[in-house]
Amino acid sequence: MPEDLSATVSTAYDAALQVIASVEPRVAEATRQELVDQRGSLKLIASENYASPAVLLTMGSWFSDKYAEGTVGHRFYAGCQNVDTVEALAAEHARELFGAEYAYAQPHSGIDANLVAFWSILAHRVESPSLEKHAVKSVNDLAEADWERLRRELGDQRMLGMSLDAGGHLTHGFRPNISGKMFHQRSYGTDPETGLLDYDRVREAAREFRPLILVAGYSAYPRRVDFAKMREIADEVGATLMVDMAHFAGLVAGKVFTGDENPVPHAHVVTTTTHKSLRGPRGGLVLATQEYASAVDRGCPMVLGGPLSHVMAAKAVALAEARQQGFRDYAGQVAANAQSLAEGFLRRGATLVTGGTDNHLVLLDVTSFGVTGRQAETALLDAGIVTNRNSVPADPHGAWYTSGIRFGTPALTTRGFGHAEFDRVAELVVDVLSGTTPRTTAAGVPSKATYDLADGVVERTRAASAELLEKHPLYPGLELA
Ligand code: DSN
Repeated sequence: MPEDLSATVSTAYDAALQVIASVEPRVAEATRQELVDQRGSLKLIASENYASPAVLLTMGSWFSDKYAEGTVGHRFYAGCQNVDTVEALAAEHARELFGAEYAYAQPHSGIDANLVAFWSILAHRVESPSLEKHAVKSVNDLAEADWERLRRELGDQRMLGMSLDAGGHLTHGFRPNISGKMFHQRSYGTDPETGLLDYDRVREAAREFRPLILVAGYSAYPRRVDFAKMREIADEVGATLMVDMAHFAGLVAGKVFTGDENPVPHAHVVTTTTHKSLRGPRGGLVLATQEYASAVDRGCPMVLGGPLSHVMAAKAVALAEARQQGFRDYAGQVAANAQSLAEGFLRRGATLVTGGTDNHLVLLDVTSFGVTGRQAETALLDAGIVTNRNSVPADPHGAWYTSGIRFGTPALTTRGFGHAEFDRVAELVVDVLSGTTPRTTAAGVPSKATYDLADGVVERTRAASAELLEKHPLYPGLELA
């Protein structure tokens, strides 16, 4: 936050909390407490960040009151001229920032963005030849019998994505998610020895399975991906390459991932959230080549209802921020800090999936500490370190208890943490996990959930964290009355 604005921001939030308290004081209090809690903990959740006051303030406006289904200049409601302005700005900033041919700023979340992408790809790939055959221009002109056939064709489509335990996302074809129900699904994993993506295996799976959509992208894979290779594989089998860059969009925006590591020039469709490493408001975004643009543009009403205009406005602000040099410096530091964290763990004898990182996240295998991911997550939380448990490849404890903890550097980098601080974080984490012992269940076996903490570890960690956090305040200058 620019220093000269901090007093203004403090006044804005004080006033806002006062107004909220006049209606429901408990909400005002919870809002105030959330700031206290976020300021006082080491936030290491890889998918979280701290958006700027400009982004946060943009969301609290009367744009929230406006319906704007449709697209810019083509709405189903009157009076959308200002929504048009902010949506067009968000799309323009996104196109410029990522060098994309087309950007769609309406998705409410990452899942929505992926659903828009799936349906657009289906519409584009299935509809076009069918419509041609039936000599009609739009699905609206299809006879009911043709619709039936189209539905059958849709029902036979295939998706190949990264498996959840290898670091993929549940929307990439995981069975309990709608993506796993919409498509015949198969997943590719990582090399069992190295934990790294094996492109030959992906190619083999693609040749055998012949997917309509090849999905690349991850939420817990600590390495960069060669998207040129993924495109080559997609082209070989006639698939559409869709990349979900929700986790690493900030590293793409900040030009840390360039060339073959930048998905935008290689994928047909790219989706992202805007609130993770990109540091914007909570929401989604779709980028596409011109070829897919008109299909993606039908996201509303195909998938979405009324766009969240206040969030689209905040996306425009966040994307404008991400186009500044300061954001590039930030993104570079996010990746450098992940290296520092990984090295800090390795130096202290911990085991990392893939042996390290070259993006913004680190996946610690906690098996060597004798605990499950669930025990580790809760023990760390007791000590004021906020993380989330995560499966490791072929996890013996499954997706609920897990054997891993995922760490990310975007949030604490926003607070100004650097190499020394992340090395200290690694030390604190190892100290807590070394002091965590599973309890024994009534059946005489180690519990997967309960544990005991060594005396003094919580107090020691909290004191050390407080020292780090005080040196790097969250929203410096923001003082609430
Ligand atoms: N929940 C997000 C994450 O933590 O990676 C993805 O949806």
